[in-house]
Amino acid sequence: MFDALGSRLRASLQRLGGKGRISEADLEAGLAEIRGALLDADVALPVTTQLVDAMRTRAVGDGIVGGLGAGDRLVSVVHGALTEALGGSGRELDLRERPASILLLGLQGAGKTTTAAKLALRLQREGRRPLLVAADPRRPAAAEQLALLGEAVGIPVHREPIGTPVAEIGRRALESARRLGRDLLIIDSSGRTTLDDELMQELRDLREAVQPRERILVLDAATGQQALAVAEGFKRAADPTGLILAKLDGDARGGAALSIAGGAGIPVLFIGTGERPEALERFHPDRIAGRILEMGDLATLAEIVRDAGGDVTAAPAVRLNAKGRPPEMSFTDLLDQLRQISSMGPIGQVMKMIPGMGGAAQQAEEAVAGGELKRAEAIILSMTPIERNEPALLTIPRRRRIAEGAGRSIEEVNRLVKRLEEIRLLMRRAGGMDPARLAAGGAGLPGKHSGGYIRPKEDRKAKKARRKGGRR
Ligand SMILES: Nc1nc2c(ncn2[C@@H]2O[C@H](COP(=O)(O)OP(=O)(O)OP(=O)(O)O)[C@@H](O)[C@H]2O)c(=O)[nH]1
Ligand SMILES: [Mg+2]
Repeated sequence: MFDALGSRLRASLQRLGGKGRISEADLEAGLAEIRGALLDADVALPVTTQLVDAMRTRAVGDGIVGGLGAGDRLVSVVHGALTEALGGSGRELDLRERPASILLLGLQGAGKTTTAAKLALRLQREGRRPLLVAADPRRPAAAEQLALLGEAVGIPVHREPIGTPVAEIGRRALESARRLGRDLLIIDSSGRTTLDDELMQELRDLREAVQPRERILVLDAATGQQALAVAEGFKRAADPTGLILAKLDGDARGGAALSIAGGAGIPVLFIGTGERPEALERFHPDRIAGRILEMGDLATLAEIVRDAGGDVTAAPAVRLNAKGRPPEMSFTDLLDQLRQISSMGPIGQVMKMIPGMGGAAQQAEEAVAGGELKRAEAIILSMTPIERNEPALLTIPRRRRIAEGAGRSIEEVNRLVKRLEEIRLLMRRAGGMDPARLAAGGAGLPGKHSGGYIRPKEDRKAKKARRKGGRR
């Protein structure tokens, strides 16, 4: 979730943060980019406008315009605005009554029934004794589904015959909770494709009968631009106290969280991240804002933004040897080697004559025949010259760009980068070896430490360089 939004926000921040001094025009250009990224992530228009305005106000208040080295302050401006829009400090469920009750509401298929079971399991683990309540007066299958889920998580389910009015279901469920010594009702209401009058009335009746302190809207995270409208509709019908965003594990862009929390003021309490009853996570606005910005912590992102100097092709100085190449094997070398291999013709014949080279020859031949070398070449050609010399720079957004440029998948780019890293390691260990063989034959060639496969083990420096360059 939020992947695309995150990488675009980060790119904008890097561009902005890299300016020596940020002019008003720079700030506006950056905000326009952020606005585009938010809209593309399905954040509702009014919320986007509001968020961008909030960022502008914070940035101006922070003296970022005309200021120097604003990288880290920019990050905190965007992080702060996102956190606030997502609901500030977050909120606990109010379940002080015994029995307390939670009413789940939402459109058809949003994930209410699944979420009811997830919540029940979670709260039971926190020491409560929940009773699940099937409150769909028309669909027998609805109660059946809840009964099965309840059984799976070991929590009792209250159900009434079809046709029982919801108010009646609510009252009887309360009675049975008291009788069974259950201190929490979790009510699964019926879903409808639209919020029609009948559903509105049902929700009102349930509220009146049970007086649930928590009325939680369950929304499919993939709901795009309509998310805010859906939330506003339910606000009129049942005044939701919180939101659970289900199915955030799918390809949802996550904008619904920002739309609803920021636009309708309904805080996101949990997110559903799978079909299993355990797949429910607490929602912490600040952490999610951090996740959107793809950073482990604020300080790190600020560092990355500063380091980037705003230039996407900027690279830490690469030490070059006498040939004007980096001291270690680069993609430029690999490209040369691949081209040599490709032009060698039936190299297998030659290589087979060299003792111990039979296996590598076969692998090289297969690589040529399978078009692997051509594909690798295309990927390397999509890299900038700086990237070819310094694989540590290949961050996820860069790899994505390279993959697109070469018409290959990002996994293939990842494999090639890994291959180069392995070759580098082997060369370091073997004290120099013909990279052509390694490039063709993979990392399996024994070097000085003969006797089988050498497991590439990164040294600390290489690891640090990679993590710095490839942080997501
Ligand atoms: N991947 C994934 N699937 C989910 C999640 N939550 C629910 N689902 C699936 O979404 C589908 C619909 O979920 P339900 O819980 O039946 O939805 P509902 O709101 O009760 O539907 P109605 O009662 O018909 O209105 C089911 O197939 C669930 O397994 C989630 O967080 N992740
Ligand atoms: Mg249901």
